[in-house]
Order: sequence, then structure tokens, then C-alpha cells
Amino acid sequence: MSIKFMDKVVLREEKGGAAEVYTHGGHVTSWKTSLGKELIFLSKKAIFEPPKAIRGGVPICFPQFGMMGPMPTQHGFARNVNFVLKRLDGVAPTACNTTSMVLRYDGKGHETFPYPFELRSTVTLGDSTLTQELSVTNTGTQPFQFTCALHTYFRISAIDQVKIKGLSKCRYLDNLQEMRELTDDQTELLFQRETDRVYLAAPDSIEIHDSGSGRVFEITKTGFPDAVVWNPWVDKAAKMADFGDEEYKEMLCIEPAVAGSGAVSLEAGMTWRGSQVIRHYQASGA
Ligand code: TA6
Repeated sequence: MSIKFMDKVVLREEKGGAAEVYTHGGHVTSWKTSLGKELIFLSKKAIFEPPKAIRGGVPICFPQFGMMGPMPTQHGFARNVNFVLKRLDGVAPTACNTTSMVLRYDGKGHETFPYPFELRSTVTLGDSTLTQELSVTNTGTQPFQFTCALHTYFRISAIDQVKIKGLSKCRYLDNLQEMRELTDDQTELLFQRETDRVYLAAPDSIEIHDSGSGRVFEITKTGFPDAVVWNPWVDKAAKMADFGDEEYKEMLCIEPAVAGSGAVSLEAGMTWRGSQVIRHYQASGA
């Protein structure tokens, strides 16, 4: 199958759920329930013009998260370039529910990151679950370090209707206070202002409880020590050309990350793996 640039694959599972993954950035842009409800936020103003990263979905931040690395622009370059479709198949004869896309970099083109690598993203759609697995192989001869994140934009009913469970009493770096280290003393994280935090050595299970929809997202991360929580709120939203002024009300980012706890060092020929499994369900009594 020849996949044109900026093309996407559609994944389906037997109960009717669906997901979309673009070859541009290996970018998940949609995950719908079996009833057709959209679970992933994608900005109405998202720009589908390479090399611009798509606003929303699950940008793959690699080989750098934020400014945690040598590159001059935040979040690295994987989300700005085309991946190659390597696999599209499934468990049911009628539905492809898994895809793998690969970015091979020869070490040329980004002088601050001259290290060849192969980045593979595998996305699998299950009954009420979306799994994304990253693998990074050092295909060069020199060791290199990287930070990264699955910068996941969740669609929510309203930002004042959600709370996060699982990060209570955790240490975090506050990006709004020059990465000052603080401790979250809230039992549950609520949102009343711009929030931009890198939780350090965060628990591997984090939940978003949306009382507006009755939906719970249960995020289980593996290999990613940290978790980023971000909502731009009013002022930051107004400054983003590819993001609607009011859209901060309907999204929340929870991002499994290799960030504040320190970069991964990868020896030549070695492979690092990380994944997230997101399960959604209706809270009892909702
Ligand atoms: O993950 C949170 C964050 O680092 C925020 O500081 C904000 O910059 C966000 O990422 C979006 O970054 P982007 O480069 O996609 O506009």
C-alpha cells in the first residue's frame, strides 16, 4: 500500500471503536468509542501543513521533551516529519486494529542532534482501550541521550468538571515558576488556571475523572518515569494561532514522559521502550 504524505490510517475494533493515525509525525488524531464519541481533542484550527505539528491528538515529542535537551526548539522534530507506514493489520478479518510507523533518522539535518536512530510507534485499538508503544533504537556508533513524551490531548466535557487522581503528594517541576520543584498537596488535582507541570517519578497509573460526561480515563504508563499535566488556560490559548480561544475548556494534556527525572542514555545498538495504555469507561452511577 503506498501511503501518500499526510495520509492517515484508520483503525477499527470489533465493537465499533475507531482511531486515526497520520503518517505525519506518526500522529494519533482521533479515538472514538463504539458509539462514535470522540475521546481525543483535536483543535478546530489545527494546521495540516508539514512541517507544522498537528495541534491536538498525540504528538510524539522526540528526541527532546520541552527544552530538556540540546535542540533549540521545544519537543524535538519527530512530530514535524513523515513516518513510514510499516504495519497495518488486525485480529479480525474485517478490521485493522493495529499499525506501526517508523521514523529513521541518519543523524543529518539537525546539528544539535547528530545521532542516527530508528523511532517506531505502534498504535493498537482495543475494546475501550488505546495502546501506544514507542521504541527507540540507537542505529549509530555513539551513545546518545534523549527525553520524550506522548503529548496526549484528552477531550473533556469542561475543564472545571475534571479532576486528576493519582498525583497527590507527588513532586513536580512547575514550568510557570522557572521549573521550581514543588509538591502537590491536593488530594485530587483540579483546574482553575494555566497548569504546566512535570511530575517526577509519577505513579504509573493516573486517572482523569470527568464529572461532566461521567467518563473516566485510566492511563497506565510503562517506561516513562514522569508525567506532564498541561492546560494553557485563557492567555496562553489566545497566543496560539492553531488553537481556538475557548478550546482550553475542552481539553487536558496528560503526557507520559522522560523529562524531569533525567534523560535516557542509549548505547549504540540498544533499544529503549515505553508505552501507554489508555482505557475509558463510564463511572458507576454516571
Ligand atoms: O507539555 C506542555 C508543554 O511543554 C507546554 O509548556 C506547552 O508549550 C505545550 O507543551 C505545547 O507546546 P507546543 O510546542 O506544541 O505548542
